[in-house]
Amino acid sequence: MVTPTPADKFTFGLWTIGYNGTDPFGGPTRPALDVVHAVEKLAELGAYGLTFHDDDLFTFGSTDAERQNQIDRLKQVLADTGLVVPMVTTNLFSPPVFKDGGFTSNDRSVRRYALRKVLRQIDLGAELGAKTLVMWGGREGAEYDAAKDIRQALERYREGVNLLSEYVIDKGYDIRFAIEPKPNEPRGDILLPTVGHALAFIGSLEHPDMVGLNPEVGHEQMAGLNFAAGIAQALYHGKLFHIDLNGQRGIKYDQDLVFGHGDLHNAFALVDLLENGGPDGGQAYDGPRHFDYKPSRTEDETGVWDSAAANMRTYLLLKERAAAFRADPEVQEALQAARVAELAQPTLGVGEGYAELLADRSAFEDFDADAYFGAKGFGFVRLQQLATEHLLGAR
Ligand code: 3MF
Ligand code: MG
Ligand code: MG
Ligand code: MG
Repeated sequence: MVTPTPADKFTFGLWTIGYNGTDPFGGPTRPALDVVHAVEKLAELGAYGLTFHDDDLFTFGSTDAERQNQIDRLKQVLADTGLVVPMVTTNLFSPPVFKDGGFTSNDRSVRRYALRKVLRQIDLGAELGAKTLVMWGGREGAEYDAAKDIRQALERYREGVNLLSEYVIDKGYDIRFAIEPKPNEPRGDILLPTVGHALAFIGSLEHPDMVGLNPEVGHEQMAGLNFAAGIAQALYHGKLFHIDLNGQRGIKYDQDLVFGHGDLHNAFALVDLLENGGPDGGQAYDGPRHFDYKPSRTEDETGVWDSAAANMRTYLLLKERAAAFRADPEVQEALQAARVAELAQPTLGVGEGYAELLADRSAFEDFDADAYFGAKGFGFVRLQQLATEHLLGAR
């Protein structure tokens, strides 16, 4: 069961396995990876698909012929291996032109150029059968408060996303947009910093149904937030369009560790939610399980592929552990004792409103709130220990 197959829908960004080790303090520690070799290796490891930024496939500033050549090479290796491209995204953060952002640069001509770059990538995505276009606005932000009018920046962001939505509608493409929140890095502060901010922004759009989220484990954790809880809320609003899985150890720079190599308890809760959190106890999310991690710069090419495999293996191990957790009669009993299912019961009875609630003496006048002192514990710690023991393979 811990051998990945395409049915598991594991996908990788070309920029993840292709990361050459460059960081703010040092240059590459590995040679560049060719896309054909990357797809062949991913197929060998049991992955389902590849995702990419335009500039991952053909370097920024490529001629049309160079661009087409890379697209053709990608198409050929996809055909040879059976891998698919379920998502594409646009690089609006590396080239110097985007130093103050793409959709929200103070420079209007940069904003127009950024929109054109995304439109071009949408066309390519549609051609390759991608269903999702991710928008990570890494440079959409500021370091200095006086430098950016946040309300106008949000208005320009909105204008941009509305335009892209209209384009997809008019072209008849089967594509939806997924916004990827991140609190900071590379900008001091990034617009739409968390899942919650992005959800509120989506509500302001002209085509909110076409726009959802691509939350990343490490990004929410960089803001000190509970990722599994954020995913639960995204699912609740019907906005989990895509997901970036990786590992992060606390509030610091964006680590992009292998999935599970950060907060393992939360990774367990996440896999349990994705796999068992549907209304019928089945899958709550059936899209790609996309890894956005970086093979550490300490690794050679063997380490790159070991780490790629590690992401998938950890996910499958957690899936197995979560299934064992759910199937354990003692866990079921502890869930019962913790009254977890009782939360699904509406607080008001059928046909009840505030008048009936006010008339119900048992709800207040005769209710014994004092009985909760020193008694009626919920047993949540016992439940967490059972989860821990399943996670450790001790049960
Ligand atoms: C940066 C990221 C991005 C996004 C990508 C869109 C370079 O922290 O997470 O990766 O995931 O741009 O998919
Ligand atoms: Mg990231
Ligand atoms: Mg990250
Ligand atoms: Mg990401």
